[in-house]
Amino acid sequence: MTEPAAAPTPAQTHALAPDLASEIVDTLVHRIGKDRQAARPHDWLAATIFTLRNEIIERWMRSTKEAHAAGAKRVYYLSLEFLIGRLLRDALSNLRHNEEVAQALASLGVDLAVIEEIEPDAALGNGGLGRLAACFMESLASLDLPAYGYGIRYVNGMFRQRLDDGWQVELPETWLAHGNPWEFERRESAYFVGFGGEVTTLADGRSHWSPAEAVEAVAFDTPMVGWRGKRVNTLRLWNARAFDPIKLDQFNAGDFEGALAGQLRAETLTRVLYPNDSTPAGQELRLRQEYFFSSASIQDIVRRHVQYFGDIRTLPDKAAIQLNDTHPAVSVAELMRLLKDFHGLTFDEAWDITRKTFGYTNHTLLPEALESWPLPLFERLLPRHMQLVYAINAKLLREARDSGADDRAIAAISLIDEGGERRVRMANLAFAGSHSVNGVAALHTDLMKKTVFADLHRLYPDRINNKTNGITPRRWLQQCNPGLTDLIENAIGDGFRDDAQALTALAPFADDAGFRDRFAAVKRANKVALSQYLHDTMELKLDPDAIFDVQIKRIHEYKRQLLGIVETVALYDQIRSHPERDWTPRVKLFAGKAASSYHNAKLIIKLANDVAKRINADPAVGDLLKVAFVPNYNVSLAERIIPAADLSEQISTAGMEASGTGNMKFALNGALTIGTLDGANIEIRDHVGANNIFIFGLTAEEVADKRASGYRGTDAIGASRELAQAVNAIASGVFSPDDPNRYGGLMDGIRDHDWFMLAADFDGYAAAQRMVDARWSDPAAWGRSAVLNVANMGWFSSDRTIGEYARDIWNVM
Ligand code: Z16
Repeated sequence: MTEPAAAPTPAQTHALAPDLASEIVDTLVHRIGKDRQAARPHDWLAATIFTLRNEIIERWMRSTKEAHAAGAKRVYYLSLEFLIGRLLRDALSNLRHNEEVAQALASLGVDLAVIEEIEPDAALGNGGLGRLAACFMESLASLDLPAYGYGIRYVNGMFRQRLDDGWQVELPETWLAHGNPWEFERRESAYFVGFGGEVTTLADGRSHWSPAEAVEAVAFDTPMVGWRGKRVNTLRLWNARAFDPIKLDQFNAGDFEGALAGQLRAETLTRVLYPNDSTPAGQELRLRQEYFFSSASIQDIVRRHVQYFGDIRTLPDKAAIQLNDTHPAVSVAELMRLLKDFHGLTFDEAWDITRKTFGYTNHTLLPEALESWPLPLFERLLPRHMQLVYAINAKLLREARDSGADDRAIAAISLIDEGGERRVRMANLAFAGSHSVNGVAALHTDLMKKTVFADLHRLYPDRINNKTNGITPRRWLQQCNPGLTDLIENAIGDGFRDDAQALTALAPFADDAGFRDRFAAVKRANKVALSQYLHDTMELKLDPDAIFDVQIKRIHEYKRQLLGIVETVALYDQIRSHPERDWTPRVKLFAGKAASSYHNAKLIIKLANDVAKRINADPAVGDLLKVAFVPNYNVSLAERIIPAADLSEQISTAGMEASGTGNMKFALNGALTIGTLDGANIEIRDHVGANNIFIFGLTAEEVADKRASGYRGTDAIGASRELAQAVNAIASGVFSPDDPNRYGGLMDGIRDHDWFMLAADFDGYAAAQRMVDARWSDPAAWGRSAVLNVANMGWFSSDRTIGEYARDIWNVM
């Protein structure tokens, strides 16, 4: 009953037991301790994962042994965030076991889709940066590159978002509540991580750091299964533990709280993910997390290298460490410390090894988002690292002086920001300590050279390079959109499953009316499925024949959800004023989380909800316009919404979105993009063709010029009746009759400074939306564009991105 339909090809050979159903039941009984009658869905989920795991473990051990035997160079991806989502469907699909496991479970009366759905998301990340790390881990394994991800095992990952009367409420997410069958605790891989204390100089001249406090970092490993299971890599997440969990003497003396305080303090370190996206946390606990994570990871990498290769001096030949943003930048000082204080290298030797080993990826130019730490805090927590930062800085500034830098340039290059309260600049430390510094889209990299890193770039002109982001087409096409995947396979064969760039073979089908009809039918089925889900979960009634117009991402002023809402209000106004016109029915979907301390972002969520409430209840628009804010956006929700989207909103202020990656997911699933010339949108336009994307708005250069020219939003509002009407309606409380002043401040922000150029871009945006309507009214034209999007998005596979990192930065390909 569990025989696969067709004989497996060699690439699909597997170690699943011939009688899979009985193996799952056996696992249920002997590992979970329940029989078939007592088992609840969570028990079946765990039993299924444990059963599948057996094969994964074998492939994992083989991968590790092969890399060891070959003496291979390893890639280490250091990231404070891994936004993984669910793992069961990913593993099943990459191992090509979907059908067999579904059949085995069905024979036991269990629906695979139902148990897949209760697996919690591993949400150890905020947004794009964390999801990128997860896509990269999958691509590294798929490309058969030996790699480790290093991160933190947050007990509480990204918060769960609830809406109370349209206001965001943050609730703790307890993804580990039912245990985590994917992780393996490695008690033998544990490290001492110190904080505070003092530094003394030993008789031989070496420095000795005696920390005042210490915690233990314990590794938890999760297997990362590559496409077709060729390789399984390790994601190693650190958990903090006290060395002396209970001070027994204290406990016995009756001081129970005091006895447990150390344990509590240690565990607090890895308790919670800072829920900030593109804004630094700035708290002492965050710096402690960063150092804890960096120290454990660097100690682990150095230990493995010395154990395998004997000589610490060959580290750069055998290890490439990539810093995902500046969050792990203190690793530069930590490696210097280990090389000098423990391996006895000179400063110059250690610095040479360090720079050859590290690469740094920058993800934002927003000046307020660049991490820096008050010098007194840094020095108190990490006194030895402070000394090393000074020593590195002395060397760096000497090189700058020698190359002719003036005082202004020296001040910009320095690792210490001397303007006001002195601070340690983590981006400068990461830049100085790396042989490669990359941006995440062509425009972003260009702006890095011209703005924040201009002076460092002049000093080291070969260091900055571009690696345009990508997404894994396994999760973001094959798994989330099986209907489209089957359609593509029937048209062009299955080569695209192994090489996404083979999707270009689909281009001729854009002119095939029969194919376009089948393509439209898949999209419609996905829209029906999403409508059903939104009906069940939030009692929404949507018309699957309307345009599904979607803006889902973290809420941030620069991403301009507010532009989308204001245009929605203007459209609402237009429909009511001109009911006789031939309006295109639209569903506007918003979703996303706001940082808990980000006032305006939370207000924007409330506004979206207020606007939805009013419009959805107005019989004057009926089904022509529906607005919804879907709560608790996460990876799993994205996997549902993206395949059902017609229109992808990528409307950030030009120059502010480093890349964007949601933009790629939508286009790969056949949505058309309405967007600005920002981040990777520019490269998406270049690939899909300017006729198959709706571009509007100021360029990054025009934004900079306008800001410099003393532009104010009122100028643009005065020139646009539609905009003026919408802004005035929102400001005067039309959508907030219970609190008419609620949005006064938000609208004043647009009128006064309009930093994000909402008013300046409004007319262009509204005009582009009417072009969208026109294209939609011609299904053949729309379908043609949609097919050409899918056909030309293969380049945005994270396999391409990782291939470039491997070749240009890590030297492993
Ligand atoms: C983040 O998600 C990003 C940047 C950043 O500084 C911090 C965080 Cl948590 C995002 C960028 O905003 C986005 O444009 C980019 O696509 C993504 O990182 C991955 O590079």
